[in-house]
Amino acid sequence: MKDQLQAIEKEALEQIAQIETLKDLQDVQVTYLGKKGSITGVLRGMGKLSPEERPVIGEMANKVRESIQTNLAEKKEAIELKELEIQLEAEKIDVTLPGRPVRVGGTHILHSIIEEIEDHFIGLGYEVKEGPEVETDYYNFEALNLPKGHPARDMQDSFYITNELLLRTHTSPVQARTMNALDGEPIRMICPGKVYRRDSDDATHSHQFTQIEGLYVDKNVRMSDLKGTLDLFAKKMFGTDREIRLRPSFFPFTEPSVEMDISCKVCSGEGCSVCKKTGWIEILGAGMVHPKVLEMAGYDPKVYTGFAFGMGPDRIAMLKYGVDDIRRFYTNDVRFLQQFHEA
Ligand code: 2NL
Repeated sequence: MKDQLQAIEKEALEQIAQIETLKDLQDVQVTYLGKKGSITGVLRGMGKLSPEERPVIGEMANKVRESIQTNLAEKKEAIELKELEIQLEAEKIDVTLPGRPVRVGGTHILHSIIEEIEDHFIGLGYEVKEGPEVETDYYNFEALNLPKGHPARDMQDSFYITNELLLRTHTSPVQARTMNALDGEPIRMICPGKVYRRDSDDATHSHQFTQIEGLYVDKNVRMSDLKGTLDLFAKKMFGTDREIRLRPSFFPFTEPSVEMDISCKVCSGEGCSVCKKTGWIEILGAGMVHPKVLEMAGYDPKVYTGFAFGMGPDRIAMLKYGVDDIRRFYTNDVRFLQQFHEA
């Protein structure tokens, strides 16, 4: 029996040495140590041994079993380590590979212009207000002294939704609404946003564009306040060396009304193609708020006066950056939009 055990151990260790997979390891374990395995077989046969031999053979059988177990355990560990190495090798990533660039968006140029204008007027104590793009006939026209029969009210010039509702043609209704809600208190506000006109799109016309308007109502607001405020704005926006010029104009909601030009930056007044040889470039319209507009909004025009102005960020961006076609702001070709962002 001793020889038998030694032969089993020798054979088992040789087999274990050749094992390469966990499956084979399992099979060898069953062959030698399982319920029907060789060692178990030897232990079963011990009943036939004499009482002297029994402990000797028993001890030896245990040693052989332990030896096989230890060898199996070592082999198992070695196989698992090797399999882990294979797996790690297969899943290896090259951290030195350059990453795919993440494309980062940026602020639309019209939005940047609007924010720049907002920041300037916020600094002077103005509040930024927004309002609906679908407006009532009352706030878009009536409250702004645009009488029935005014050309802007024509079906051909505005996008009507019903007889009483339309896409706002300017941002003035936001100011009319704000005044109405205020119960006759002084007000300083600007309102940026999208506006709509029923135009055929071309290089200088878009059926949807942007506007930013400002309004200042208080006691003793005068034309000189308007001029000082807009002069400061022109210098902030276009450079401290800019001059402004006010020309008489007409708007139904202001009286008197003016149009403001800035001296041409390209030729400094000499006359060039940008200013069409006049030395001046028109950038906004303004005026003293019409007494009727104040009155309709609940302000006593004998006590309160105010000035208002309106401009187009589209036009300002075109002038500032030499953009030749207003449609570029809305077709959103990234190659165009990216030019206004830092590299
Ligand atoms: C332009 C001219 C202007 C106003 C807008 C205004 C608003 C109220 C009362 C009086 Cl609530 N006026 N807004 C005044 C003058 C001119 O816009 O050329 N915009 C692009």
